[in-house]
Amino acid sequence: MTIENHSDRQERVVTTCCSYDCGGRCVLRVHVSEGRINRIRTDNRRGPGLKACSRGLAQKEVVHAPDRLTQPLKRVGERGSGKFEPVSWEAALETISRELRRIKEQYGAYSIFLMNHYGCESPLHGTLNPPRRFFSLLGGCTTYWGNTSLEAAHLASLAAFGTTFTGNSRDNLLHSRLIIMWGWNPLVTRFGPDTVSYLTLAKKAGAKIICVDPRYSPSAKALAEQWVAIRPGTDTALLIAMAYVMIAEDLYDRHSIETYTMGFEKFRDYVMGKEDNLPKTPPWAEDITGVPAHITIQLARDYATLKPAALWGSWAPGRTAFGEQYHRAAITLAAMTGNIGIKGGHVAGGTGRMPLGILGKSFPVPESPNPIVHVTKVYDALIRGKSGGYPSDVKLLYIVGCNLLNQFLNTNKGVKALKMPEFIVAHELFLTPTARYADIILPVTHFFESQDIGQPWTGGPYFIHMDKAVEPLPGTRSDLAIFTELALRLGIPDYNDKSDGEWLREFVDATPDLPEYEAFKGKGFHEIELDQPWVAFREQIEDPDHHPFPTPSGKIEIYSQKLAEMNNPLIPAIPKYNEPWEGPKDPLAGKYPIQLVSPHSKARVNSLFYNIPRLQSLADDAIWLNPADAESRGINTGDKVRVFNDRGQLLAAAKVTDHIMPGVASLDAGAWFYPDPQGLDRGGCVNVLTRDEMSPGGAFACNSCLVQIEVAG
Ligand SMILES: Nc1nc2c(c(=O)[nH]1)N[C@H]1C(S)=C(S)[C@@H](COP(=O)(O)OP(=O)(O)OC[C@H]3O[C@@H](n4cnc5c(=O)[nH]c(N)nc54)[C@H](O)[C@@H]3O)O[C@H]1N2
Ligand SMILES: Nc1nc2c(c(=O)[nH]1)N[C@H]1C(S)=C(S)[C@@H](COP(=O)(O)OP(=O)(O)OC[C@H]3O[C@@H](n4cnc5c(=O)[nH]c(N)nc54)[C@H](O)[C@@H]3O)O[C@H]1N2
Ligand SMILES: [Mo]
Repeated sequence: MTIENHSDRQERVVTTCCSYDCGGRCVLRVHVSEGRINRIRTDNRRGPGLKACSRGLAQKEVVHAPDRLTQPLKRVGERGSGKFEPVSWEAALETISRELRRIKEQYGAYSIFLMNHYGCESPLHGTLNPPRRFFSLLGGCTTYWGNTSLEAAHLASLAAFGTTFTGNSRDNLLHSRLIIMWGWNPLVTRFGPDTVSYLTLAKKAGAKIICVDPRYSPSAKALAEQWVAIRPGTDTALLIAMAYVMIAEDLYDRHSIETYTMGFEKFRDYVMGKEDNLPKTPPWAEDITGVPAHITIQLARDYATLKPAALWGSWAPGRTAFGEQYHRAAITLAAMTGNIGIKGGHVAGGTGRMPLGILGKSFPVPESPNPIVHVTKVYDALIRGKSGGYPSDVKLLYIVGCNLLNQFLNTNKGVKALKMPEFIVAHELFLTPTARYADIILPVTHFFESQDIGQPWTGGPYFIHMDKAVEPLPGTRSDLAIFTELALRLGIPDYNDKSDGEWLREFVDATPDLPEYEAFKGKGFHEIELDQPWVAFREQIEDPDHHPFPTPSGKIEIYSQKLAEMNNPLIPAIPKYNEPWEGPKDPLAGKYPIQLVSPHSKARVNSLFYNIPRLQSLADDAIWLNPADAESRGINTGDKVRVFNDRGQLLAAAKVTDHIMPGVASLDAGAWFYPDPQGLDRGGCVNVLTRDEMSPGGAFACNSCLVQIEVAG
């Protein structure tokens, strides 16, 4: 912390970072005087660095937002009506303790469902470990499994490599001759504060950049020299046809395949049609993907010959009906082109996580054999309970850092589901569409209001110390403080036996990459010195005799023994293309012919900031559609359109643009759900349209969604 004298008042400059579920994790220099934020600056060093985006720099508007919740609220109208009255903290905590005790005694611990999510990811005051520790110590609860972001990549990384640490540091891009941004839009989604800087430098240095996406995304526009438009959910077919070209033209790296992989022959037999008499040729893929055969051939040749090449397969194409196959196929191509474990390469289809910038210890969560429900099935579980095959009948729903009604699939089903439990608690900053269904809402602090540690999102190589910038807004408490208080009331004495400073010191002491706590705090952030770019699997590739991959075979498993043992034809042991439901060939396309994708918004973090005018003014909440689709429907830019299917309907403004391919529409996720009495969502929450279904491997399949669009009557 430094003190600067500004004319008549003293201004402090506090270093912290955002702690939301954002692809960045960037240095914020918060200028504060008299308990208020004056302005926010960021890392001002030259070069890539840890620079924040417009969302981070607008946190003053969030902290001081007039609609911040500052009193516990008790519901007085129907669930969803938004009618609440303020109650004291004492009364609110007393009611919650009483209900927790009553429901646990009456129906058992598993009738409590904990729905805590990524609202705030700091280790101490965040929304992940503190609630989990509380419910573990209370005797367990039902909770969820499945990562909304990257479950498919997770499965693929484990199957192929035996680990989810598959990421490279961004400076690798400076060594890439070819970069394929596959369903990746880092100009918006960030994936680290320095990623776009490195992409820009790579482009200047002459790297060829190609974008594979149904949209000509902002990143494609700014960075790519070629846009390959692909139908959502069909990426696996394109990747497999690229493999066909590499095999047919003998372009693949035999040394890489023979030395480091296992099961290539089986994959080759499938690709070439030996297995099923169907060669997976570029024309075969064209029919599925919409990508012209000659482009597939060119892509395959580019990827096989321009080495090193980084095929960066992001997660959105994995959030589809058979998303894990896309990641598995991309990894296979990375192995076929010899781009794994080398500087400037990339594993193509993994999680992208790095083991740098991860604390050695976090707020501890004792083991608890909790029953779990997949994240796409939470509503179904609330509605159907045990009779629907779920582990429990949920009587109490406890929500922390999650706008589930808005962000989970099939919002209208969510409306029914949130009427089911006897009691709902939500910890929130704002009165979100989900919080409107709670019986008690507890107002929480913003991460500027406590001290914590920022761990970079997909992992480093750095850490940020989050100093407290301002005191908690009167009336608010941190999630940790709330659970500490509830634990005392419920007779759990050792829930939190340390001060914040003691916990943070313990986390830092357990982290060899960090200096001593006071030094770290004094510096504000700590970058891990790397003498060369961090490359996942460098050792395995450079010295395979002494460094096997952590898989059963010690090799990159193109054929996965573990997946074979699952004996599920929908999760085959080699990557295969399956016709996606709610894809272009689903019979449902007769009725709902448009494939809808829902990317993340540049103005929000998921649904956060929809209520912050400065940020909302930067949002693009129009639905993109191609001129061909617009013309046949009589739609012009600016028209209000109704987007609908059997699950729901919403209103949005149309944007007619050739930045999206025919047959596909795009509406950013995260606008808030505001249904009118007829059930038409005037807020434009895309999840009123999405299907609450997962891929066989557990992916959150939001990008497999068919709709129809018409001018609003
Ligand atoms: N500004 C901002 N940044 C964020 C977030 C945010 O809300 N706002 N959220 C963060 C979070 S939680 C996550 S998980 C990540 C998400 O990161 P991603 O999953 O990479 O992001 P998306 O924006 O969903 O999609 C990226 C691109 O994929 C394209 N796409 C969609 N479906 C398909 C498909 O089937 N095939 C292909 N080839 N492309 C497809 C979209 O058009 C879009 O341009 O972003 C993080 N970063
Ligand atoms: N259609 C579609 N749906 C999607 C996606 C998509 O691409 N398309 N993406 C999916 C993805 S990748 C994700 S990660 C999920 C995100 O799903 P959620 O995690 O539910 O999304 P958020 O909107 O970030 O909601 C977090 C909530 O936490 C609150 N919050 C912030 N800080 C704190 C805090 O310190 N304490 C507490 N108690 N609350 C806090 C915020 O106000 C916000 O309401 O959405 C998924 N939904
Ligand atoms: Mo996410």
